[in-house]
Amino acid sequence: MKDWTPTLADIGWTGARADWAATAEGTPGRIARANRGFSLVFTDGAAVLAASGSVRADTGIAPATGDWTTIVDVDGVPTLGEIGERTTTLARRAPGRHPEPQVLATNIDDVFVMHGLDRPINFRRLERQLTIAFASGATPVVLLTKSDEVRHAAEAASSVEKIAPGVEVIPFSTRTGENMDRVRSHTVPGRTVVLLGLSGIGKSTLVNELSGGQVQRTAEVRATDQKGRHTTVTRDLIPLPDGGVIIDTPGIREIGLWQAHTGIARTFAEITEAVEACRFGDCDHRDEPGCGVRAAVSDGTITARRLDHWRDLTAEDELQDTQLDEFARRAESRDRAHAERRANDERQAKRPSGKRRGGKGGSGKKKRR
Ligand SMILES: Nc1nc2c(ncn2[C@@H]2O[C@H](COP(=O)(O)OP(=O)(O)OP(=O)(O)O)[C@@H](O)[C@H]2O)c(=O)[nH]1
Ligand SMILES: [Mg+2]
Ligand SMILES: [Zn+2]
Repeated sequence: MKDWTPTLADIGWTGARADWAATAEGTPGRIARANRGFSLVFTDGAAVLAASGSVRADTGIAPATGDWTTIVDVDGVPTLGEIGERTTTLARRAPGRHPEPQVLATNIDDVFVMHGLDRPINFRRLERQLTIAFASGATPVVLLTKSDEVRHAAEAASSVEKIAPGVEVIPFSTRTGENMDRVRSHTVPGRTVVLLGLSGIGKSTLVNELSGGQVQRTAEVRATDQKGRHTTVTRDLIPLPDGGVIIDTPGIREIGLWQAHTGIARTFAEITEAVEACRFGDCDHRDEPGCGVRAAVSDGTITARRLDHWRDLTAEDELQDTQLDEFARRAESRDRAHAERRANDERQAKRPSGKRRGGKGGSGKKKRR
């Protein structure tokens, strides 16, 4: 892979991290690739494979790419110690029935939301990506790749700007170098960027371009339908030679929301603002009098398409809250039942038993169930 080993300064070390590391036990480092068994960690001038299992077991937190950590020696095996507090967390809902997060990257400053200009822009996908990007706490930047392949790059960029007010949109090409300076302005020392987007749009190609070498494998898209081949299969943190850190990810198609309430509010800022003007706090913006949202739709501030999508994402978010409440309630009643059973057993054990004197054996000896 690389022919140099980064120092802490190369992987985003800050004063706050130094303060944390001073109080934590072990050697500080940053997780470059998280695995169930062993994770790859960059420490000051070394790359270490550290056992990851016990952190998960002890804290319930699965280590993720981008985490700051310490490495401690357990019976001669380098092992993840503490996971440092995460400043930002990019997560989606893990595929499957149970509502739980899958963390894609942590401690990131920018999320590069990437779309290929070689195919029509899917605005719904873009809004969903922006939602989890905003929810992460980091700053989203939209990157439109392969601008060399089309003539309408500038037009495409302004159509995206319309639905992403306040978000920087950069059409660029690694082939011609167009706007690469704008992309590079984000990958500067002390900052971490994560790449998000479908397979085949050029994420790893950008990593290679910024690294000045071949650090990630790339592959042609299928000629028939422009689909990518899922070339990248792991989430990798890569220190760049000019400073700055980039996290490459596998292309993902399905992005379930995870606790993305603030992300929805920011992605659909014009709707969030209009809701403030509704006369009723529980307005559902259908036929209530004094509805700020419908007023904004009629004067053209909100498009019907955006409103529909906002409703869908809000419903998904609310359903998840309900599911989480339900899970918490069930866990709580399980805990309560368990505690009651124990208290009962203890009372039984303490009760002075008349029967025992009668020689028949007391309830205190009864087998616990
Ligand atoms: N024309 C053109 N092609 C590009 C550009 N950037 C990347 N490509 C091509 O797009 C294809 C896919 O690139 P990758 O970098 O492997 O895509 P990826 O997003 O990493 O894909 P996964 O790892 O599968 O998620 C390759 O054939 C690249 O050469 C560009 O700026 N212009
Ligand atoms: Mg890739
Ligand atoms: Zn309303």
